[in-house]
Amino acid sequence: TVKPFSEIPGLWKNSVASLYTFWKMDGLRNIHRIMVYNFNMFGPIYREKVGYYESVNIIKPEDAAILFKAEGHYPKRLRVEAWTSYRDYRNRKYGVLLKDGEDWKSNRIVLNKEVISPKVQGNFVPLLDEVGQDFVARVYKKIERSGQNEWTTDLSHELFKYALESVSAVLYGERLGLLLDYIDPDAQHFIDCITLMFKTTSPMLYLPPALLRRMGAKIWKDHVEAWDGIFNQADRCIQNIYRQLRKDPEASGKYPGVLASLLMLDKLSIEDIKASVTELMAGGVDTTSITLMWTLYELARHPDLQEEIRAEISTARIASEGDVMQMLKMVPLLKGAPKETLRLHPVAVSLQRYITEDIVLQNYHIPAGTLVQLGLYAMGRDHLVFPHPEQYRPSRWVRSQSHFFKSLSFGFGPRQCLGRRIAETEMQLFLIHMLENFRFEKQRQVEIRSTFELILLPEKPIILTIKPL
Ligand code: HEM
Ligand code: 2DC
Repeated sequence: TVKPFSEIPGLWKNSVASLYTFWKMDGLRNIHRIMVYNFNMFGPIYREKVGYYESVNIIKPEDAAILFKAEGHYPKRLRVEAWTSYRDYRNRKYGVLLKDGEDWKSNRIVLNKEVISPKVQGNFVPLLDEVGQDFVARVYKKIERSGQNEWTTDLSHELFKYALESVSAVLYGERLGLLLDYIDPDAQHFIDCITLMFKTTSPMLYLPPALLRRMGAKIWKDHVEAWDGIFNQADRCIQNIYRQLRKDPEASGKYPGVLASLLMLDKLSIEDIKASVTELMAGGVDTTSITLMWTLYELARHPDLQEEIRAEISTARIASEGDVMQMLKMVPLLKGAPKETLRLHPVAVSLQRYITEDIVLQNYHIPAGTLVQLGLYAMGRDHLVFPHPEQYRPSRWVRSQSHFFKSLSFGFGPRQCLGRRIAETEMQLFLIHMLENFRFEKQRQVEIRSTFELILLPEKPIILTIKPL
């Protein structure tokens, strides 16, 4: 017999106790570890009430399958109040990230065609391949300047520029030139604003932004300043393309980028296009760059694996005879690397949905309307789901074993990450070019942990040594 909702274990009846645990464990930066702790304490399902939202938390792939079957036609995730409040405050439209219901669906369908359908990947590859090559050239220059035939550095700032250059190339069909020696202060400001935006969002998951705004709190002011910076820069880029397009609509015949394609398609209002393109531009920086940083860190810690992947790339390079699209089909181990990185170091701590029908999870009845969270970080480190979870092994994603609801780093279904194809292609091409040219090493074997700033980040800088092959 199915047990009632009210019997699900957890501290939800006692918000003081959960607030105490939260505080004692420095909750804000440790949400991912608190979730692991709770699953150890309560088992594979628990209820929780932190701040003003209540949820049921799950960890098992088979429960994830049930959850996503009950997500309905308009899947809805946890609303990030800080982000919607900013847009309401500044009278800006929501893009696809923040829309819900029919409005979300109709926008998303149009965007899918231009951003995530397999047919557009071919357009992205040449652009992203060129950015990858430029990055390699930049690293050679840095190595040369060091005078030591190697370069020891925290690559994160370079990776932010790489990611912004890549996503801009795809969105606007042209290069910003961020990998040249000249530092573009506007681009750097945009990058800093994204970091600040994420950082100021996480406290507002627990304190309502409307209240903070009335109190004139610094965190709200910083958050507004961060989004203002993001929107101003995106507006400049969008205006630029818009003007070019009006001047001569059928320029050159080459792929014009996502924005121009959307404008020419004329199926969404300009305001809707601007809102979603801004979200894509902002969503495309920290996510991929941090995942690449973690991947280089793991490859530096596993020199044999690094060599194995390099050999796979080299074979594919020869066999594909210069056809990059073809080459991408011949590197399964390389493709496994970012997947494996995201298992151990996910960008999103959890996936969430409001379920639209009653379901049963772990033999408990869950009523329609409940917010259910899948603990993505906790699942990636659960030995019942991934044998020897502490080991970094991209080959787990290669063999034809079952990955039933285990590969969820980009979310699932119609509401999954819209930038997924861009992110995957961008990361694969980066790794191909970098591994073809350089070896990555690490000084000492210290474990670097994740910290939560809305997305999960390395808690301290990752220092790598890069050597030409
Ligand atoms: C949504 C992960 C890169 C834009 C999401 C979601 C996840 C995610 C987990 C929520 C999906 C769900 O609820 O099922 C990641 C990871 C990335 C990445 C792991 C890279 C390693 C990007 C990039 C862009 C982007 C590069 C933009 C170019 C978006 C947008 C949404 C989203 C717009 C909201 C989609 C919607 O609500 O319809 N991402 N993301 N992401 N992501 Fe990403
Ligand atoms: C953060 O409890 C923890 O891809 C919260 O590119 C629940 C939650 C809700 C939505 C998630 C968020 C978490 C993490 C960051 C995500 C976001 C949805 C999209 C966003 C996963 C798990 C992200 C990083 C987008 C951001 C685009 C934005 C900058 C315009």
